[in-house]
Amino acid sequence: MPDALAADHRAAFAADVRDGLARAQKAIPSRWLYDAHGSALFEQITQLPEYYPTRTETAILRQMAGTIAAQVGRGATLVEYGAGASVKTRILLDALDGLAAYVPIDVSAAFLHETARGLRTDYPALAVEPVVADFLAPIALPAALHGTGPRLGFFPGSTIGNLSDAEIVAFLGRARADLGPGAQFILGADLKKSPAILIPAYDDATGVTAAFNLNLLTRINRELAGSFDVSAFRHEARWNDDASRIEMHLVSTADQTARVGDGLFAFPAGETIHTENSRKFTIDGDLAEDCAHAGWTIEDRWTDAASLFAVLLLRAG
Ligand code: AVI
Repeated sequence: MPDALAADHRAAFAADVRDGLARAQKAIPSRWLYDAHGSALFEQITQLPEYYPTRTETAILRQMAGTIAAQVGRGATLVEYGAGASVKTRILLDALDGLAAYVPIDVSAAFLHETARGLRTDYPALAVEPVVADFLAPIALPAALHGTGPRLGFFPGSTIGNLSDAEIVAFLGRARADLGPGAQFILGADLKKSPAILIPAYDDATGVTAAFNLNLLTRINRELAGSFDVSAFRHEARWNDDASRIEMHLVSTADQTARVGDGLFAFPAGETIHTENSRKFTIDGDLAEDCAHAGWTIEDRWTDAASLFAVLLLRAG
């Protein structure tokens, strides 16, 4: 990351932590979970037996790739929002007919360029046009998108579940404007289910998710001159039925204080820092509503046999 950008990033992190720890319910936005170590831990989470979303979505995509390709048509431009070139991306790259271009969008320039290099080797005929950007902010998309072929957005992993309704509508609305009328969009969405399945998925037996959550405090200590005693906090995954979401919290296990830069914050025993929401959707409820508000209709949908996860095909009106 260039120095000026890194300084901006750190200032935004510091502001989010300072503001978040001053609230009645302490909270830090989940995007700060993903430093290099956090991203590696998340990769490990996706392989855990308890964490069903990744393997379930991948299986749906594998099974439906031919159908999706037929519904999209020849010569599409595929735009992926967030970290690209996963196994899931390659399923689409292999299935889509005469793909015109692949446009992965990610904040990490190093990651994107490595991804692009790998894809250009494996798909020599494919135009790979990476865009370094935060997909939650307005994005300048490359000229490839102004061609005549179909435009297809891709946002897998139920990352949409980590956003608020307002963020979902803003994100999908911008994607609708960028991709244009008639565009399609493949959206992965995790579905509402029993807490008996959800809680272990977010609090696994080997403690990888706990390490992922606690790493946020280690990151604050390192990047923001924090003084957290990480061993005096524990990970908790809670099901919030009213909001239909799993919440991750860091629970203080003792009466303690911690410094972050110049600020001093108190953490009575039992108090928590709320670090992530992971919404679980009912397709025809809140999700269809958010899509409609952003100018998309649900054209098709596919789920696994146990209805754990859904892949939606949206169409821009
Ligand atoms: C990235 N996101 C979709 C994951 C989720 O399931 O909400 C993040 C995660 N947090 C804990 N485990 C996985």
